[in-house]
Amino acid sequence: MKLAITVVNEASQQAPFVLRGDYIEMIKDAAKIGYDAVELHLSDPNDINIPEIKKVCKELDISISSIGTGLAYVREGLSLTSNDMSVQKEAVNRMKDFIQLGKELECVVIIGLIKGLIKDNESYESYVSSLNNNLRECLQIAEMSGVTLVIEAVNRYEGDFLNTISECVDYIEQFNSEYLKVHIDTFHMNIEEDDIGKSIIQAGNRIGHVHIADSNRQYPGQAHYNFEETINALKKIDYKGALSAECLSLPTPEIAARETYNYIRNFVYEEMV
Ligand code: LER
Ligand code: MN
Repeated sequence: MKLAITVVNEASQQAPFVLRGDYIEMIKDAAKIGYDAVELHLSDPNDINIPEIKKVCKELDISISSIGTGLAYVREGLSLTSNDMSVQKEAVNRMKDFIQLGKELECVVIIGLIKGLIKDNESYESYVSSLNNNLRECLQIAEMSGVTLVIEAVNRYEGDFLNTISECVDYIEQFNSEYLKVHIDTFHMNIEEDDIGKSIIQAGNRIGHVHIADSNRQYPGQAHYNFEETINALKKIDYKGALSAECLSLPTPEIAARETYNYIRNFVYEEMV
């Protein structure tokens, strides 16, 4: 398991991203704390200098674990299920660009907010049909590129499709692809799962990515989420991906990043020597 931290160029205080600012400088800060990897949040792959990112990652022995795509939805309104077909097309094209970036940076690409909401669609049926068709198109490119797409189970207050891990597992099954996996997030699991450890074990090797935040979405250790149970379940299923800190940057990005690392490393790295 790798420990990763979210990085964004700019976002509101309410957005659950930790390090904020110039991507290269934030990767350096993450490496200094001891992180194994960084999760990049961006709305357009053109926002970053890929060769420079690769160079600094190599120099500092840190990797990119994942690319968060939700900013394309938040900043530009791109949705894979928009009622406007031209917006859907644009969202698919953007996902293809993200997949190309995932190939270059050898990391997973997240499908979270960019899947849109049923409530913004004409009907449940047209929502699911658009999502299925567009996901299939993205998945074809992902498979050819050797990039894994991960679809996030998001709590009911933020998303109205795929709230639980088992709903995500059932949904991805129909695509029958090694390159489509389930993405779990401790903040959402705390709201939606009956038994978190059991749900993780049932999902097993279909889990492809993990976000961590405490139950109040502050950095781990600030509230009552049971990280030991989650991390032990992930060890049981032999999860080899990243635990990426996607939490509020309170009280400051630096403190949230450092304290997440100090708290979580005890669960992740114990018994590993
Ligand atoms: C995105 O990864 C997420 O977890 C959502 O709650 C959006 O903030
Ligand atoms: Mn998340």
